[in-house]
Amino acid sequence: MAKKDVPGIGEYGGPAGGWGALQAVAKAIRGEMAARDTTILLQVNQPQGFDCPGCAWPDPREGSSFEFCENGAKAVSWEATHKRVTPEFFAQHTVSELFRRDDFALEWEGRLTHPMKYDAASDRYAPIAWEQAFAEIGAHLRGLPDPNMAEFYASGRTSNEAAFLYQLFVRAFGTNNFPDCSNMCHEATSVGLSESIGVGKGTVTLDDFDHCDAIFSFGHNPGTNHPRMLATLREARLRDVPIVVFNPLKERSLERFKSPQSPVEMTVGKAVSIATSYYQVKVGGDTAVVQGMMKALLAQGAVDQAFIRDHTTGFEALKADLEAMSWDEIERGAGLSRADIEAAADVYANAKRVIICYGMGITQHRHGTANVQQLANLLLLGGNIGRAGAGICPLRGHSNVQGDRTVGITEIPTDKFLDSLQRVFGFAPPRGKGHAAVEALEAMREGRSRALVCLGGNLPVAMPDPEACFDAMRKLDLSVHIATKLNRSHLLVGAHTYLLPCLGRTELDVQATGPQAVTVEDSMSMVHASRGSLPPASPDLKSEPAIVAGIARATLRESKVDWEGFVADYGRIRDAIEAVFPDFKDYNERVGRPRGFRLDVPASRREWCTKMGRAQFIPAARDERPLARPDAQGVLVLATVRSHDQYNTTIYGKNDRYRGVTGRRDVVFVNAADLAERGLEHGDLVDIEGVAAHDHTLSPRVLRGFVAVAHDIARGAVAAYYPEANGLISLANFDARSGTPSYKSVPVVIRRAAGSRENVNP
Ligand SMILES: Nc1nc2c(c(=O)[nH]1)N[C@H]1C(S)=C(S)[C@@H](COP(=O)(O)OP(=O)(O)OC[C@H]3O[C@@H](n4cnc5c(=O)[nH]c(N)nc54)[C@H](O)[C@@H]3O)O[C@H]1N2
Ligand SMILES: Nc1nc2c(c(=O)[nH]1)N[C@H]1C(S)=C(S)[C@@H](COP(=O)(O)OP(=O)(O)OC[C@H]3O[C@@H](n4cnc5c(=O)[nH]c(N)nc54)[C@H](O)[C@@H]3O)O[C@H]1N2
Ligand SMILES: [Mo]
Repeated sequence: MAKKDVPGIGEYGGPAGGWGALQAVAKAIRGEMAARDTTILLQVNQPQGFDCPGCAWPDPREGSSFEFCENGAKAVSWEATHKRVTPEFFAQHTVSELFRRDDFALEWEGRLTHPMKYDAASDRYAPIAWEQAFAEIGAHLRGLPDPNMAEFYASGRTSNEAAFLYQLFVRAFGTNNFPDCSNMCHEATSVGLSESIGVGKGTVTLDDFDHCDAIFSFGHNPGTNHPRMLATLREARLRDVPIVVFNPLKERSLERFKSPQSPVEMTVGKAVSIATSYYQVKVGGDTAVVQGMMKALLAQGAVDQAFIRDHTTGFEALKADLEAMSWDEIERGAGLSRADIEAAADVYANAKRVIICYGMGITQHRHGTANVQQLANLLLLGGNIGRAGAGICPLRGHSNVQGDRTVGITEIPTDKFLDSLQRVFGFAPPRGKGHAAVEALEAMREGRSRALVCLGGNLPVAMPDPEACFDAMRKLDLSVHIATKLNRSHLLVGAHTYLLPCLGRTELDVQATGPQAVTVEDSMSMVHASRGSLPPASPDLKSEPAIVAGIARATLRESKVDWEGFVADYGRIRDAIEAVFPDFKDYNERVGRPRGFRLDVPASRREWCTKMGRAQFIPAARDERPLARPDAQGVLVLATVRSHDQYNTTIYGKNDRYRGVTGRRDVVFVNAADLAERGLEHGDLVDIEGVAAHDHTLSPRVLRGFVAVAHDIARGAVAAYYPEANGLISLANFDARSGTPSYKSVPVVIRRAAGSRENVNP
């Protein structure tokens, strides 16, 4: 049956990549970078250039002179834009008026140029001198009755140098309250893999992809979020490596890809098919899938006995647990048939070296940690960790989110690290557990925390339940935002609010000893330098390390740390990082090499830093098995996802090319059979109502007037864009083990929009 016409909704017939990708690059540059030096795009991810602020996929090993992708180009041109948000702009608009705009409209105005302070009388931001801002912020922080009443957020674009100074300042100030974007992202990986294999990071390098003979992909959308990964998957397919995909949505980039870097493919060649099997698992069904695969492997005896004996613990318990599970239970939990799950297990059994890649489709669930640990179990069964061509590959989010963690942005620091910090800097850091993101927002809501400093990001907009988070922001005595562009967080003003504009990755950073480089760590633990080259967006910008040091100086008046010396020469910050973390041995020397160096990942060489000194099989607890929901009330499970034209809360445009959406974001993707069951049709206007997670009683969360789009998505699953759909998510809906919000398992009901006509195109 032909679908009816709905404005802005169509089908995308082509492969991922191809000419569409090149056209989008050209458009991004034209729109944002008029009269600016566009040759900077040639410096992206090059040894003497800067790290792409897009994703954390590693740089290529040897010289490609063209190492950016469509979405990297959008990220770069968005930062390198010619547009400016000046003090005159703020004089013309009240904060209340600006708050009514969406994040797209706000960031579109361009780069912040001058430090600003909120003035309640005029409801406007007004300019303030840097030193004055630092002094006032320092006085407010010193005035708090307890340092634990302040929260220090970090988003993952921050360099190692800025992040290290930030944690040094905050710990010297006296708290471990470090909510960060990891808490919303790969926390389930940090917690889950640490228990399973003794390190909360991936174990593979790019070289492993050259040697693997099967790849399993769970819950990530590389065509949009890690486009350079498609080059790696394509190479694997050209070697005939099977790629088995589990994803409730058919994502085009996982089906087929045309490499914009291959002249033949672009002109006469065919696209390369990516998935050799594509299983539309139900949302939240991955634990069941992997349990089924493991059950099948055990039945076949297809496990690596020697590895299990020499390297692991917990095998018998896992085996007993899987034997006790029925296939009926597994099929219902996964939304897939036993035959499909066994076929996937056969691909695993027939491969000598297996890599598993995964993203937010695994971590952002009520049982995100259990999901991650089932993937680790599956790899351990076949001895697929710690040898060439095999391992686990979490796709990190922000370009330096992994590095920020490595250099100390964490609310649960180890004693070893704190001892080391104490030895190097001679103060006693706080030992108590600090707040992660959900806890920080709760503390702010309840008035237990009175101050918030944000090193980048858009915290209350990225979190679930915007109403609760916005309210928490407005109650603060002090909020400080270090940012490149204006977003709604900055407009949720408290009693004293400061907006401090900083340099971005693309810009030249000159300090007292000359131009500086910063360093970042990618998804594969490679650390390398990044040097911007564009003139700063305004002469009044400061670098992130300089701003952090400025606040630190003004807050900690007795501090013996040479903050100014650190800012004058970032090499000294790296020396301090090396002194605190021995893994950074010869940091300055090694990071000077063209592609940097790899940090040690003990599990990659089969050293297991777990309590038992062995890798651990960890079965999912009974209540961590998402059994089929009783569907009596017609409850569907909503996954919130990114469109092709966005970077988290930064919206570049309203198209989602590969999913066929143009010019709008008010859509919900639904399986046609689920629509029909509700008496709905493609194109109908619907209301989406959140359902409380436990008892399925209706809560007041509702999104009105979204367009229902019949889409190739698993039965029982629906998808909508983040952050628009965040209002449907309760702050109480998170993974108890890691605190990660369940952005991808939101129970909802969908019904015809109240008072709507039949559809948007009557
Ligand atoms: N251009 C661009 N690049 C980005 C970002 C961006 O916003 N834009 N964000 C960055 C950040 S911070 C991050 S964390 C990463 C995010 O990168 P991804 O992890 O790719 O992020 P999502 O768009 O959230 O999509 C996750 C995928 O999971 C699938 N999924 C949903 N629920 C389930 C499930 O239950 N099981 C399975 N198997 N799959 C499921 C969805 O269909 C979707 O394909 O990308 C980073 N890179
Ligand atoms: N519903 C739902 N919610 C989600 C997710 C989801 O999948 N679904 N994903 C979650 C995930 S994985 C993440 S990581 C979070 C993201 O949460 P955040 O990291 O807090 O959010 P971003 O949107 O990446 O932050 C964008 C802002 O960062 C600032 N910025 C950009 N570049 C720089 C820079 O170089 N320096 C500084 N100081 N500031 C800069 C700009 O002001 C910009 O407005 O969102 C989470 N929220
Ligand atoms: Mo993320």
